[in-house]
Amino acid sequence: AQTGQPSAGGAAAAAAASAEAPSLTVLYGSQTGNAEGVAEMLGEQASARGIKATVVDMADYKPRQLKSESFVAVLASTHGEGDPPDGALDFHEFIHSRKAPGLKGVHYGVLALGDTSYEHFCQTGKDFDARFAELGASQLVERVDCDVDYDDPAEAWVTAMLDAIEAKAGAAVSAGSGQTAGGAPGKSQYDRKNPFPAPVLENLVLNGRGSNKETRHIELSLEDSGLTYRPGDAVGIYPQNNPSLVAAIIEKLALDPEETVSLGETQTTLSKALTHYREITVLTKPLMEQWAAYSGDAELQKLVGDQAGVTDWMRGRDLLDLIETWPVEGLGADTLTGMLRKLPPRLYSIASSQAAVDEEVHMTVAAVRYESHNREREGVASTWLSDRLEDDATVPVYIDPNKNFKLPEDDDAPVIMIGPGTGVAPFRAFMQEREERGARGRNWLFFGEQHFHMDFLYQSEWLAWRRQGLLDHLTVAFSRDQEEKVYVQNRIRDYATELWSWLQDGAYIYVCGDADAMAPDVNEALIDVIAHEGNKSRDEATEYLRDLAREKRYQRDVY
Ligand code: 2AM
Repeated sequence: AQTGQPSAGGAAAAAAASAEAPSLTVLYGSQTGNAEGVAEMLGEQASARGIKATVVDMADYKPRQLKSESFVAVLASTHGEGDPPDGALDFHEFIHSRKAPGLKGVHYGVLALGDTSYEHFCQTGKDFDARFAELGASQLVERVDCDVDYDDPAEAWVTAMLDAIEAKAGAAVSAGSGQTAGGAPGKSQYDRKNPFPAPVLENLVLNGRGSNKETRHIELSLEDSGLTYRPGDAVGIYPQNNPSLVAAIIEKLALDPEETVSLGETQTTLSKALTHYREITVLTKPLMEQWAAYSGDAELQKLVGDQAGVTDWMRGRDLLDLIETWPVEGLGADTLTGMLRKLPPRLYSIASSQAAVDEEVHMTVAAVRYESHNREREGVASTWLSDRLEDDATVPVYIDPNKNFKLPEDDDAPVIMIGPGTGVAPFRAFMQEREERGARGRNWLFFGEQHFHMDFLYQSEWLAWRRQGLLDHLTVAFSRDQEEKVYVQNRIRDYATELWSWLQDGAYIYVCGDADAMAPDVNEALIDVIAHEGNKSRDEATEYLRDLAREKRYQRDVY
């Protein structure tokens, strides 16, 4: 494990700190809450050891304070093309600017969260690590870069950090307060590591006949789980791989599906291991490296040495492609499962409010099917839920809270919701919540899909809310009902004057859905509206929108 050892040096700071309990500032930059969760765990364990810990979101931290810190833990996730989470953008930019203070005397450690199937794996964490060192801070423990299955390496890093701080701070650390784990009262026993088997209550296709889409409304029971959530949170589910892909892989490798394999402490059959516990539909750099080493193939070894080339090859391909392109002989079942990463859970934005549905959780799931490299492919979780759930099946679930996508506390604040496709899910939760709360603030939904007749997801619910007056505006963009494409961003521009007036009234803007094309296009449209209606330059309008984000009046949940 990359736990590292406390570094030498920094004696002055250590001596100064040894007079009293050391204080640790835990800074996190989190998009979906994973980095935040580890930050909180670090904070709790630090307190239990008598270290004074403050856990702060980078979004709320004054970066000039950095130079007076003694111990800093930095936890950050990476998104898209190596980008920081939205809330960490300002901090990231500041620390890389010429305004950044010297950090001599500061001791720090970095935990990076990321995904090895992306080219810029853990880039944000790497940035922070390099920049802290450049500014003169001294590294307490080696940086740890976590893949999607981050629990164990993150825990090891937390322990290493605390050991290093104790070692540096000398005898000042008092004995632990004897605090035991167990969580707050009323907290569920179920979480990411121990999901709840939720019975399926409803599983309906929302699209009409003839649609290109297959979008489902799925209701799960949380009865007796103790799990609770708020509108804007996500539900995490553990899916199963397609058994026919599993069978094809096993056959190509001439292995026995019933052979026993060991996955950590669990013993299971190879077939079950590949169906339930290992990722087979996405390739990662570490897997490619191991395959290159095992096969000894010169061409593959060359490809793996080329960072951009190998990411390009991996895109749209899976384990079966790898096996077919670079066949190996005599690969054992345990060696195979040892090379693969754990099947990661999938997150879905919750489409219900507990104020309305009590011990249920609703999801809006689009079946992902596409062709690439001459083979039909499919999304693991969405097709498992659509095609392969048996009657009286249960779905292993946990709640993934998202504090970056929350209704305004002020029930009178106007809300603008932009959610094409399945991006509409959390807005159904928002409307249910506002209805139950009797919130009087105005609500405006922008929805987009291909066809009015087949794809107007939850149409009757929106229309009822509009009739009732809860929804003030329902603005739709059906892209394929006319010659020219119409998208939500076109409609945003059409309504520029009214949108601007809502913003003047303190409206909150929410965007949910596609991150690659839709969210950047909507962002551009909002900048146009602000520039045009507010008489601002592009730069001023961009800054205006960034200010809205800082005030939490522009929140995004995009994927
Ligand atoms: P299309 O499929 O006709 O291109 C939900 O998927 C809706 O989002 C569809 O109507 C889809 O239109 C549309 N869509 C596709 N690309 C988009 C983009 N860049 N911005 C906004 N909506 C988009």
